[in-house]
This record gives sequence, C-alpha cells and structure tokens, in this order.
Amino acid sequence: PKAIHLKDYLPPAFLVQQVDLCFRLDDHHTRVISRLQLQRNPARKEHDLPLVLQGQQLQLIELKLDGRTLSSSDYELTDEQLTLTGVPDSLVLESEVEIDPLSNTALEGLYQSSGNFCTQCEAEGFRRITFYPDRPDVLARFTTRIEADQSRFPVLLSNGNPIERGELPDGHHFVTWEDPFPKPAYLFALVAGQLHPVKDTYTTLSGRQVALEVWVEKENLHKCDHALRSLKAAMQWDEQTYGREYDLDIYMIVAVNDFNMGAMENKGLNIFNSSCVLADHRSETDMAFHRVESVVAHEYFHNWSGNRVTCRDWFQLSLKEGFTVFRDQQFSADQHSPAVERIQQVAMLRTAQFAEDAGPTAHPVRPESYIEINNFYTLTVYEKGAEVVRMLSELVGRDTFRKGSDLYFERFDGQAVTVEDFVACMAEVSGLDLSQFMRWYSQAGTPQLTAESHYNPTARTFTLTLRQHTPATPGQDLKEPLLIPVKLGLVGPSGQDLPMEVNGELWGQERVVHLKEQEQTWTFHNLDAEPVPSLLRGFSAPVRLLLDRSPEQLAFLMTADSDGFNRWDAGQQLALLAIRELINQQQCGAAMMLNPALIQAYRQLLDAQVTDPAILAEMLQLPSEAYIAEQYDQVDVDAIHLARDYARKTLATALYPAFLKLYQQFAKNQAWSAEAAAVAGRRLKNTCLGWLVATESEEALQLAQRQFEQADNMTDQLAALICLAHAEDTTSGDPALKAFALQWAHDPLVMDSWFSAQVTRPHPDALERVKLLMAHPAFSLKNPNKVRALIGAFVNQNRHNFHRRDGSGYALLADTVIELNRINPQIAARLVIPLTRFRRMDDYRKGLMKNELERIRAEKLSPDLFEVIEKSLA
Ligand code: B3K
Ligand code: ZN
Repeated sequence: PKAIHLKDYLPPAFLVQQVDLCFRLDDHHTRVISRLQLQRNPARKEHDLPLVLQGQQLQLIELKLDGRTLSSSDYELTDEQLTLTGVPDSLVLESEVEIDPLSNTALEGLYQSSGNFCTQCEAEGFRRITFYPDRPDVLARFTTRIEADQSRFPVLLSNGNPIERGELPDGHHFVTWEDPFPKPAYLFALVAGQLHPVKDTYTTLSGRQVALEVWVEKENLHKCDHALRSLKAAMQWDEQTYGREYDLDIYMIVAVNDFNMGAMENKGLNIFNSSCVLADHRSETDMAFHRVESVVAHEYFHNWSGNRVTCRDWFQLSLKEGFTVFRDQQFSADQHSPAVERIQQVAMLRTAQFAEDAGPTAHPVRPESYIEINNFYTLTVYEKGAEVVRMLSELVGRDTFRKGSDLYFERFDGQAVTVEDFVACMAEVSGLDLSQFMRWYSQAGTPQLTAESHYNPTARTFTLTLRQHTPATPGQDLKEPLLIPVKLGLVGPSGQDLPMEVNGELWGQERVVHLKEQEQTWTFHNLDAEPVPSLLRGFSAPVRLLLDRSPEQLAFLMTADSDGFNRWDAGQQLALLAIRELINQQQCGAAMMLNPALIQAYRQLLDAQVTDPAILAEMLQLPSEAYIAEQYDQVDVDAIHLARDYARKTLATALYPAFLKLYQQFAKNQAWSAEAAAVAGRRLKNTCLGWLVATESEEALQLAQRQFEQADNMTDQLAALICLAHAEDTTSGDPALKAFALQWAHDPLVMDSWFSAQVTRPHPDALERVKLLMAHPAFSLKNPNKVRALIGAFVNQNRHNFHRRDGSGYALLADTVIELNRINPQIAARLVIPLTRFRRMDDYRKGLMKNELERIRAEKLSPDLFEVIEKSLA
C-alpha cells in the first residue's frame, strides 16, 4: 500500500454532470448499471489526460463509450481502477458490473444487515459499487432506480425525492429517486428491505413542509420518538443559530444493526447505527438518549457543514467534522447544562485524544499523508478539530463567528473547499490575522502550557508567566509556537474574582489573553493580597496545563472559582494529586495513606445544599485510570489501579453516611421522566450507589439489589447491575447478570450493555469471561457493536486486566485482530490501538506487546491494519 500526500493534490481531470444508476438487487449477484455524463475539467488544461475511474471488487460485465461497446483492449483494468485513454472532451460512459453484497463483511459499499440492503460510501466505498471518479471534489446530480423482489424488499430508498415507482415481472418492483443537489459520491445511499416508518413533519423558517421519516425494524417502532424529537430540535436550532434551513422535501433516517461507526450523513437519507437512533427508557439509558440526540443533530448539521459545502480532498476532513462536532456541542450546550457538557467533552478529550497525540499514530488535525483514509476518522480530526473551531469562535467572538459562517456557506455553497477557505472567511469578517493560528491545523501533539506566578506584596503586583512547548511527534520534531487563547481570572482571598489591571489598562474580571510567543509575562497591578489564578477557564484551548498548586489552593478553587468548568477541574486535579501520592507510596513500598485534603473536600461537597445535582454528580467522579495514566511517561497500570481503588474505598468508607443520605434523597418517588432534573437526579443517585457499593457493605449491596429489581428504566437497572457485577463479592452479581440476560435476550442493544458490564469488572477472571462470552450465541465478530461492547470494552476500560503480566490480554487482542483483519479491516485497525501504545509501558510488557504486534504484522494485512501496525513499530 502507498501513502497519498496532501502536497500532491491535483484537481480532477474529468467532471461528472449527471449520474443515472440502476440497481438490480440480489444477495450474491447484484447488478449495477451506471450511465455517467462526463466532461473534461477546464481547470486541468493538459490535453489528453486519461479518464481514470476507481473500482474495487467489481466484476465488469459491459462497458460502452458514447453508445459503442468497448472490448478489453480499449481500456486498462486493475484491481483498483479502470483507465481509458484518448477519450473525447465530453462523453457518456455506461457500465454494468456485478457485485456480491451478501459476502461483504467489511460493511463498506453495498452490504446486507439483518437481511436488508444498505450502503456506506464515506470515505471511499462508492468504488465498491460502480466505476466512478470517487473523490469528494467531483460533484454530480444523481438519479437512482432500485429494482428488487417486492416481498423481501418492500421498501426501496435512496437520496432525494421518489419520482417513479411500479411493478415488474416475477414479483419484482422498482422505485426511482432523484436528488436535485449535486453531491460527491461519498454521500450516495441506498436502502432496501423490510422496514417500517415513524413519520412526522417539520415546517421550516420560510414555511416549507418537510416530511420526516425514521425507518426501523418492526420491533423497534416504539423506540423512535426521541430521535424524531431531537431531529426537529436540531432543525430549529440550526435555523436560529446559523440561519441554515433544510433544503429537500424529505429527510429520512434508517436504523441498521451492522454499522462501522455511529451514523452517516448521506443527502436526505441518513443511515444510522441502531445504537444512535433507538431510545426507549425501559431499554436505553439516559446516556444513550443523549447520544441519540447529539448524533441525530450532528448528522443533520452536516447537511450544511459537509453536504452543501463539502471537502476538496480527504485531508480536509476536519473542515466538515471539526466544524460539525463544534456545532453539535453548541447544540447540546443549549439543550442542557453548558458546564456539564463541557466537562464531559474535556474529560474525553484529555484522556483519549491526548493519548492519541502522544502515541505512534499522532497526526495533525489536517494530516499531510495517509495510506488508508478510514484510519483518520479520529479523535484528533473530530474532537481536537472541534476545539480548533471553538478557539476561532472565541477569538473572533460569537457574533463575528456567525458572520464568518454565513460568508462561508454563501460563498462556497455547492463547492468542495479547504480549511484555508474556512479560516479565510473568519479572518475577513474579523480583520484578524489568523496565519499563526493555522499551525493548529498542521502541528500534531498536545501543547504543554506551563504557568508560573509571583506576588509582590510591597509593589502589590502579581506576575504571571506562561510558557508553551509542543513535544515532538512522529515526523514532526520541531514545533513553532501556537496562538493559544488562555481565558483567565484572579480569585481573591474572599473567593471573588478580582478586577484586573495590566499596564494601566482595566481588564475586568475575566479576560482571554493571547499567548503567541514561547514565553510571555503579564503583570497585574493594585492587588492587596495574593490571588489564586484561575487559568484556562472553560478549557479555552486543548492544552496540557502544567501548574503546581497546593491541595489548599485546589480545594479553594473547587468552591470559589466562578467558572463551573474550573471548579470541576480543581476537584479533578486535587484527586489526581492525592492518587499520585498513593502511587508514589506504593512504588517506594510504603503503606498507602490518602491525603485528608481530598476527604475534606469531598465532605464539603456532600454536606453543602445540593443546588445543581448534575454538576455535583460530575464533581463526584474520580479521574479515570486512563486519565491518571496520561500523567505519566512511564505507566504503572497496577499501581494506578490499586491507588485509585484505595482512594475510592477510603472516601466511600469515610463518607458513607453522607453518600447514603444523598442516595436516599434522590431515590425517593422516582417514576421515570425525561426531564433534565430527573436525568440529573438519576445520575447523582447512581453515582452515590457506586460509592456505597465500593465499601462492599451488606446494606449497600442490598440497596443495589433492590434497585436492580425495582427499576422502571434502564439507567437505574444497568447502574445497579454494574454495581453488583463489579462488587468483589459475586454472590449477588452473577444471579443478577443471569436475570438480566433472561429479561433482555430479545434486544441486541441491551445485550451489548450486558457484555460490557461483565468484561469491565475488576476481577482477575475478566479475561476468561471475555473468552467465554465470545462463544455466546448473542455475540458475533461480524457485528461491530458486539466487538466494541465485548472486546473493545475489555481492552480500553479494563486496563489492569488487559495488561496482565502473563500477556494473555495482549494475545487475546492480537488473535481477535488477526481474525477481524479478514472480516472487517476498519474495525480491526481501531481495535488494535491499545496494543500500539506500548511505549509508556515497562520493558517487560513492552516486549510482550511488541511480540504480538510482530505476530500481526506477519499476516497478509489490509491497508487499514498495515498502516497502524507499521506506524506503531516504526
Ligand atoms: N461522516 C461519517 C463518518 C464516516 C466514517 C467513514 N469511515 C459520520 C459523521 O462523522 O458524521
Ligand atoms: Zn460527522
């Protein structure tokens, strides 16, 4: 496999005006007949460029150029492409190919899921359907005729509007769809099968009626209301917030069980992983409801940021993904609590994305090269990409950002553009020079921000020095300074934000300073007492903040900081400090002793009147093992696990009565409701239950057991199940797991949670459980959700068991990855990631992990896995 480079980009030699497709659907022998109207691209003046069409796993039946049938000497055909030389400037190319959807386990192109046909074309799946210039800068109008057996496939869907339907001989029928909007092939979609709609309508700002349809299997019809509600909310939000209206007369969402990612924004016909559409409170948790809402919104927002304005090439992926994630984050913040949303985003970014930035596959938000583009649908492109857009919006201000996005959508509507085009709009409307800012797109790695401060009581000044440094990443040794927006305030001894005065200028109580140099110092005047600086409020930049603060200062900020995010973060840093002490104590063979400052801070949280249960629930989460590991160059997984566990048990024991009181307060008269207050109440209650059960007291286990049996919703039932299944004493856990499986055997999404609940348990037998469950009838390596729920959950969320010193966790992962390499390369390449992060492990484990990677490398690898393995062993 060869790498493709951004610097080699050239515009396409041919453009497509019109595509007319006809599908004759059949399990193993689907025929695809395509008619392309092509024209030379005036932007490529070199004459006589050949016409190159991509095509993979296609059996060519017939090819016609301007009506004349071609013979094999008229073209060149490889496994990857079809080349025609000496073609006219304008031509019609007709092809007929045969494909085999039922054998397609890669879930890319046309495949079957639960007996229904569906497609996934982003990034390069369309070339598995027909010969085509499969690149996002070729935009064409499509019509799609679908022919199929009427009884097996009563529903036939594609992009745009249905324009014709009718019967055919032999019990077949057809529907023809027309999409009036030119689009790249990656947005093409087709669905055929036994599906049922839940319908609604939406009236747009300008008064147009749009038909909304969610298509699902019959047994899921009762799980669609939430997706529809979310869709309408998203449509309205985009009109109000970005002035963007929907453009077709119909918007369809289809739920499928076998899907590589969360969902896909195909024009007018979104295809979703069923886990991101279906939600009923009896079978799905509040977290699943939130996921459905945000993914539905995300795919809807793509209609403008992605579809109407798309990417010139796949290096620009973050142009649509970073921007759209930012938009869905803003939407969620407006629907719920902005502080809680921000806390959850940052918790994820700081563990998973920072780890990616520090690992062997680190890449910039806009990568410079790739072997397999599917490997670049990453946290860096999505989440860090969203952080970059967030910084832009903070830098230019919310109103100006809206002007910039208006300009972007108007100027580039119907075009395929670049990150520069987007940033240029923001520079134009704001008058800011954003050239240094562009480094956020080109430099990989997480910048480190060091802060030092000094108070001079005689001069009554406070100086703050900020320093930045971005560590080297593979292929990028030297980094230039970035423009880092640092939102800050100075908190006075009474807990008030102090007015800031710098060089005679009055700054108010909060300010975003722009760190542009490697090091900059600010001096604040007229301060009667030493303030505690509150830095990086709202997590104003995706950086690692290195700042020595005492437990007292952190405890102070935990209650005094006016920024909700920073109050939470002070708590996290305090817990981290205490856990790091425990790790140290272990490493020097001393007995563990939890810092009383942490117990005291927790006591204060629990004793205070509960004003915001949602925030309190976040404040009561200990940093995850993954986040703790992120603080170390050399990771001691066992010490981390033991230290966190010790901290958890010690706090739980010390504060048992307070947790119990809070649990009881929020467990009272709780008939299920979707209201925000009810959601927050459940989260706080279940957080407390977790703490109580950490003590392993008889009473706590009984509370969990009772909640498990009496719950009228999945949030409470699953939380109780996890408590029981993770308790050291398994006498109630195992029967609860059995009962749960009996109750929910008919629901594959719930069974996913059942798999995860078991393989994330801390017990030493977790790995044996994984093996056992892989043989369970509800498990299948062909279904990505199952793979993620069972193996993915084990290797990512059960760190000390995955890293067992006998190497059996590594071997299990390698075995699975080798098998998946043949079944589904995209999933294999993602699942293997924890094995590639060996550099921070001790030498012994490093050796074991590398051996497993070498074992994988010896296989005949898909490009997906090849790229990841080579980069990690480089
Ligand atoms: N754009 C799709 C992701 C496609 C992934 C291809 N491997 C979903 C999304 O980001 O909205
Ligand atoms: Zn997206």
